[in-house]
Amino acid sequence: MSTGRNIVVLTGAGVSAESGIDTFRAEGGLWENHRVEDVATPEAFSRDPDLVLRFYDMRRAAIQTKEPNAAHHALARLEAEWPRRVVGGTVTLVTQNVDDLHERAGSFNLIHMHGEHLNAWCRACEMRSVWTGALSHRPQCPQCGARALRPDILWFGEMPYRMADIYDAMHNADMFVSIGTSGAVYPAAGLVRIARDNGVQTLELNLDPSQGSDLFDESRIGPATRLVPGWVDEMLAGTK
Ligand code: BV8
Repeated sequence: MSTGRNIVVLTGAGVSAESGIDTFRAEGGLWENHRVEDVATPEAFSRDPDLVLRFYDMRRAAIQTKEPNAAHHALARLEAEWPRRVVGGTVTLVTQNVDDLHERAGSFNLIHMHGEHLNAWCRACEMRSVWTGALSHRPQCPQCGARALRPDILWFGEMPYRMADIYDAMHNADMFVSIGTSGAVYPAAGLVRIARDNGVQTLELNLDPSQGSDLFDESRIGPATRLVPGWVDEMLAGTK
């Protein structure tokens, strides 16, 4: 039976894994071939911008060949259906992912806290522009013309986007669901503690137990394309 009116969902790389997008910390994952310190910090970018730009060029191109999977579509269905079934009900999707599969599946109330592959960020004028091509050849910023574009992706030590909105959603939440994340990176991994402190129902849907599994009221183990549609059906059935 659905208990909450406001649901906050946090997703990580595991929700896109079955779409063929590598996760970070699994066998053969993104970090296996690159040390985090070499590609996902401002210092790495200053030290070797070509390496970092090529790393993100490769991933930006790869995601454009992938499609949303049943988990992405189920979350979009929940966002559309929930307010029709539960007066005043909301679904807020906070993602650590930088791909655009949630959008392409139809999710709208979406916060990309770690940025987006398909945006470029100009270090000269600060403008962020939609960007689907490469950055390693140093193209000009569409606004100011400077050859100062970087991936619009949060590196370690950088402030995640829209934290005020995220904390606001968490403080109004009646249910918090974490999907496809190892719970290795903060502040995302700390959101479950906010939910617990507020006495909010918490659920984890993950292929393996995460670093924070013990913090959840319930933790279901399995692939997102099976667990997420099943959970959404359960939530909507509970609103009849
Ligand atoms: C911040 C770049 C301050 C983007 C990423 C010292 C100095 C500075 C900061 C720190 C420090 N010590 C600690 C910190 C904080 C730091 C941090 O957490 N470090 C960790 C390593 C300890 N965090 C930061 O620096 C953040 N900024 O703290 O600013 C602040 C603090 C509070 C409030 C405001 C400001 C910045 C974090 C952003 C870092 N950027 N990457 C990129 O290249 O994409 S992090 C990287 O890990 C990705 O962004 C990713 O989103 C994130 C989390 O990874 P997951 O998504 O969980 O992926 P992972 O592979 O780990 O796990 C996949 C999971 O899926 C697994 O559990 C697996 O079982 C499951 N799975 C797999 N297949 C499936 C599945 N589940 C279901 N179905 C399947 N089929």
